[in-house]
Amino acid sequence: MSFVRNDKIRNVAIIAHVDHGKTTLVDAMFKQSGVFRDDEIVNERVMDNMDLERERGITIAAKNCSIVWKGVKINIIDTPGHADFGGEVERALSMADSAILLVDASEGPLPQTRFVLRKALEAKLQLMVVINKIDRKDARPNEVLDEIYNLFIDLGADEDQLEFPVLYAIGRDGIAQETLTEQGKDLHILMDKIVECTKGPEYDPEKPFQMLVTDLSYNDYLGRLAIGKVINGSVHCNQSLVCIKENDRQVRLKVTRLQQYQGVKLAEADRVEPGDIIILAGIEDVNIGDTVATIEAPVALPRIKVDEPTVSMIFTINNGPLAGREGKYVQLRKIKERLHKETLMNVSIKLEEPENNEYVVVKGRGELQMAIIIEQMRREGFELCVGRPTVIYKEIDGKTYEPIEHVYIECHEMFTGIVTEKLSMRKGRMLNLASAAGERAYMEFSVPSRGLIGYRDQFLTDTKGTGTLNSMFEGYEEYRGNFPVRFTGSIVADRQGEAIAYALFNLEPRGELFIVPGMPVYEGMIIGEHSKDLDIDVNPCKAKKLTNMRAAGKDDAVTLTPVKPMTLERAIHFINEDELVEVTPTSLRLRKSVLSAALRHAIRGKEYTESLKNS
Ligand SMILES: Nc1nc2c(ncn2[C@@H]2O[C@H](COP(=O)(O)OP(=O)(O)OP(=O)(O)O)[C@@H](O)[C@H]2O)c(=O)[nH]1
Ligand SMILES: [Mg+2]
Repeated sequence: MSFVRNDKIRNVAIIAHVDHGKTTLVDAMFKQSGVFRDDEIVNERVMDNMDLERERGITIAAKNCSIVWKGVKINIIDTPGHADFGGEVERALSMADSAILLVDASEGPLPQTRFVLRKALEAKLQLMVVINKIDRKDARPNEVLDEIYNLFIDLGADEDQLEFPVLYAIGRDGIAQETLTEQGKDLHILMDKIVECTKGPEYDPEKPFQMLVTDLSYNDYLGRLAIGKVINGSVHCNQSLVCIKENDRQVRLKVTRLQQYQGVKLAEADRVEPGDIIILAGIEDVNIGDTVATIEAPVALPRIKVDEPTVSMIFTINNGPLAGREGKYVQLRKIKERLHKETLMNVSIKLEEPENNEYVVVKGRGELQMAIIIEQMRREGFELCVGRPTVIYKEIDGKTYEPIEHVYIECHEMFTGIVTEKLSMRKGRMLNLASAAGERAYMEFSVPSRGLIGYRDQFLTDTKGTGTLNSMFEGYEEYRGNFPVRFTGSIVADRQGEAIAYALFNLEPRGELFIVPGMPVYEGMIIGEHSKDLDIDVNPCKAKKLTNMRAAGKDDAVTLTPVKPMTLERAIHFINEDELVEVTPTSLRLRKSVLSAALRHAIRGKEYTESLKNS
């Protein structure tokens, strides 16, 4: 078996920690390679084309595009840098032959840099390093380069892999240069290096067509589209092929349309070359990981493997008294259908459906990933309730194991005390403490993943917004013992009605309120955070007695403390195990799972007697 390289193509993935500038760099490469017409008006970060990506300024899904440089077609795969979307990086790397590791010249390699580099080294990709944002005032490119070498060595890179080319860049200005002393003026050197230093895709010329499906899309005219790399051979329109699914099940198909990436758009192709990334239409029953091959030689390629999910969340119907008023889809069947659709596109999401048919368990990589799915669903018109994210435990030899994260923290020295205290309460262990430049401290901890759920908001408050916290999933360790997930209780409405300013004013001393006058409330709805560690049932609809009008010293128009708007992430982090977030296209409400106060008291009474019996 002798492999041949297709020198007319390069498949490059851009990988980095979150916000190190991947998508901005891809933009600049587009502009300089003539993807856009001179007079074309283009958005910033065109590859972040999903609504949520634009709003949040982060990449959520890995996406393909291409440029042509000096006669060579460069397929670029932009990947997300946030740890929750790590599954996307793993999926993207299966299309790439090489990767550009982008590192911020000031921040240096961060946890997700380590994760993506490890995946790229494991996949035996050829690597190039770009130290980006050298325009930053606090840039320290030389030190950062040392740190990158150390990271490569730490991850067991061999000698060949250590000989990576290095470029320095200001992605935002579209500049790259080979040394720090020269002054770059464009990105030509970067594109030259990709063409010269990375190799084209390898294929076996003896073998017939084989394509690994790594992404799916949909087109109203063409139906389902399978996207992936042609590993061997070639294909043309109207050809009959088979799709090999899990367990070697084969489905016949006929290619109705072939396309390839041209800039950010798709272009027709009559015939495609080995090594190229293509979009194939003509098959409905196709999943990520399937192989499309010829009928004569239907050989499956290894399926894409991604790390296991670590977080799970319950998705259920909205069965509160306000259900069905704001959304189009409310039934569990609809919710399940939608989630199944999600698993087709999103390789790191798994579903579990208990037989009682009351809820679905969604498993994924983190709370942000979950929040994005929920946000997408509410925009599509769904109403649903979701529970608190919980980590996924494992039973090994009769012992419980839990996911543990390595946490990297940098903050002002004066906050080390509070950070250490809060993390110890969550069973975190300090691994390292060092002082960094400018009265800053650098700390590393090993913390159970469940302790980090909701901690990030707390951390920002504790460090007055000055700290940075990064974490990386480290592996499973023996369960470290219980700790409370929240140290406060909930203020719960005891009846249905409309919140009244006077009542809310009187409730303010009890804690922080989440609602404003005029909002609908119902029995069991959480309207605030109680400052004590227990729930209280209150009446937020209580009006001032008219007979007291003259006697009362205060004016009717009370001034309420402004309410911090409830965001989906904040809601998910806030709720306890016996609470739910009610999500509709227009509202977010928090509630007890059991709405009736009487029933909740009965349950608590029973639990109390049980605990007495057991003690
Ligand atoms: N100073 C400076 N800022 C930059 C540069 N390149 C990008 N940025 C800024 O860095 C931020 C993040 O840029 P993105 O391109 O979205 O980063 P990303 O790596 O794609 O982020 P994710 O996809 O979410 O991981 C934006 O605010 C950019 O304006 C640069 O060369 N210098
Ligand atoms: Mg991005």
